Amino acid sequence: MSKPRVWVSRPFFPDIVDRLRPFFEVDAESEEQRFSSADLATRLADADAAIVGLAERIDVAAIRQAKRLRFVANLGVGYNNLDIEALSAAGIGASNTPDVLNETVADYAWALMLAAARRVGEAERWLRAGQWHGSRFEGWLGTDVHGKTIGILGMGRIGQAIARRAAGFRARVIYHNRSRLPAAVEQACAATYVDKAQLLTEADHLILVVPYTPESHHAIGEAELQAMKRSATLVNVARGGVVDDVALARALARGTIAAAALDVFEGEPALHPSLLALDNIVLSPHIASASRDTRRDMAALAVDNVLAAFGHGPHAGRPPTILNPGVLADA
Ligand code: 8YV
Repeated sequence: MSKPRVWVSRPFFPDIVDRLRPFFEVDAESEEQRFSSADLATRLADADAAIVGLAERIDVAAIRQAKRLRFVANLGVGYNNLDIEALSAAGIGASNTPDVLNETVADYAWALMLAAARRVGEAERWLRAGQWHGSRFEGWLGTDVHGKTIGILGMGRIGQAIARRAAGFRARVIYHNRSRLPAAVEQACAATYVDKAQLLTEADHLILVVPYTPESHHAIGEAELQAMKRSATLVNVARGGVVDDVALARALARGTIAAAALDVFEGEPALHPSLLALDNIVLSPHIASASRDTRRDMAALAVDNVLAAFGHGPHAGRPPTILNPGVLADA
């Protein structure tokens, strides 16, 4: 009997991809590329499983073409690129990569917050442009992070990892979330639940880590930015659509808030041009989870899920981070 086929949509760690080879024919892309819906349909047409990233939208149209597909492993904890309902209806399992990236994304959220608040990127650009001719005592004044109030919108596992880091900075943490965390969890990360209005008005530095859903679309827009302190910093490591980028660019240009740092953008990899024109913003190309160890762990978890879905490996029959376990129960 021929082996099932797995399509891997981007090149990653050959030693991890090799773990699939004893059980699958592997079609691994050899270079990064963006797939049109027609390309995606072609790639999925003869795949039994697929390992995809955020840029690949696995929606009703894609699924319709994918007659053999039984499992999709997403390289990311956020899975707004997958239509879970449509996948489940078609009997296709899906997984994501939770937990393995919590600490790395939390590190990066702090890196962005510190960089924006202390104007690291701006100062470096100025220095590289050869403008440093003498010291200015009142030059490059940023905002402290230590001792300030850090607001977190979305207090899942990454939000909690961000909160735990605040102790070393003697910073106060307030958070808003769809539901309040159990007291023991709040205590463990020394975080206080507040409503969204209080989060906006009290945070010196506001970090966004909510999943992207219709409810969180433009959770930060013009009105929310107006409610924030003029000295505040906004950090987005969630999804581009959580922030109205046009409203943010306007707010940064007018001094409604002091600075922002974005790792994610509406319509990425394209950026709204008004963001690029600003100085008081740190911009990075969606790399919050991009440490060597964490990207390897994410890749390994995606592979473990595919192996398990086809009855192989240590989790045979039980993909460890399946999003729609009902599909396997029905199989
Ligand atoms: C990306 C992320 O998945 O985990 C997420 O939700 O947004 C990131 O870790 C990563 O860029 C790999 O595509």
